[in-house]
Amino acid sequence: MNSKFIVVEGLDGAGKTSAIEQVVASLHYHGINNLVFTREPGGTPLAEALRKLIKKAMEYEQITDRAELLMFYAARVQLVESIIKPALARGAWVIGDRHDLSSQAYQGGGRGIDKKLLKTLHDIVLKNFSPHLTLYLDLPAPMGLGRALAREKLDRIEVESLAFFNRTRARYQELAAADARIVTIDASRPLEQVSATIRSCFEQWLNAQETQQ
Ligand code: T5A
Repeated sequence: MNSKFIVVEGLDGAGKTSAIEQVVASLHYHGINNLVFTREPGGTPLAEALRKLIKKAMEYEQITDRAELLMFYAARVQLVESIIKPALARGAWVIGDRHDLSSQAYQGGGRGIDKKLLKTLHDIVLKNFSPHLTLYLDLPAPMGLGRALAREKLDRIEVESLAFFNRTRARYQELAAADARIVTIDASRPLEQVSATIRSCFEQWLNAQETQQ
C-alpha cells in the first residue's frame, strides 16, 4: 500500500495520545511498520521553538491572533516540507498529532479569524497537501479541559474561556461534516469504548485502501 498521512485531531484532552496508540496497533497488525510520528506545533527544531513561544504566555506582550496564526503556519510548513513530505516520499506512513484542521478550528472558530484569510493562507502555504485520513475526537469542551487539567498545568491556549472552546468544537464539527476524509469519533465515552471504535473505523478504512490498490 502507498504511504499515507493520518492525523488525529480534537480539543485539548480529547484523548489523541490513546487514539494514536490504536492507529499504530492496527498498522502493525497490517504489517505496516515504517512509521514517522509528528506533532503540531512542533517536530523540527524551528517548529519546537515556535511551540514554546506559542504555548507560553509572555509577560509584557500579548500575542495577537494573527501573529499566533502565522506562528502555527510557520511551524507547519517547516514540518511538512522537511519531515512529512520526505517521509511519505520514501514510503513511510506519517501519524500526525494535529495538523491544519487545528488552525481552522482554534484560530478560525475559537479566535474568530476570517475564513477567507484562513483559506488564502492554507492555499499559499500548503497548496493541495492534506492528510489522507483525519480522525476527529469529538467531546464537550468541559470534559476535555477537565482531563487536561487533571494531568498538568494549563498552557496559554488551554486557559481560554469555555466559549472559545465551544466555538472551536463547533467549527471542528462543521468541517468534519463537510469532508468525507474526516471521521468523527465520539470521544466522550469511556476509554475502552473510544479505543474500540477507533480501531474498527481505522481497520475499515485500511481495508478499503487495500482493496482500492
Ligand atoms: N493549536 C494547535 C492551535 O490553536 N492551532 C493549531 O494550528 C495547532 C496545531 C497544542 C495547543 O495548540 C493549539 C491546540 C492546543 O491547545 P498540545 O500540548 O499539543 O498543545 O495540546 P493537546 O494537543 O491538547 O495535547 P493534550 O495532550 O492535552 O491532548 P490529548 O493528546 O488529546 O490528550 P491525552 O490523550 O493525553 O488525554 C488526556 C488525558 O485524558 C485521559 C488520558 O488518559 C489522559 O490522562 N483520557 C481519557 N479519560 C477518560 N475517558 C477517555 N475516553 C479518555 N481518553 C483520554
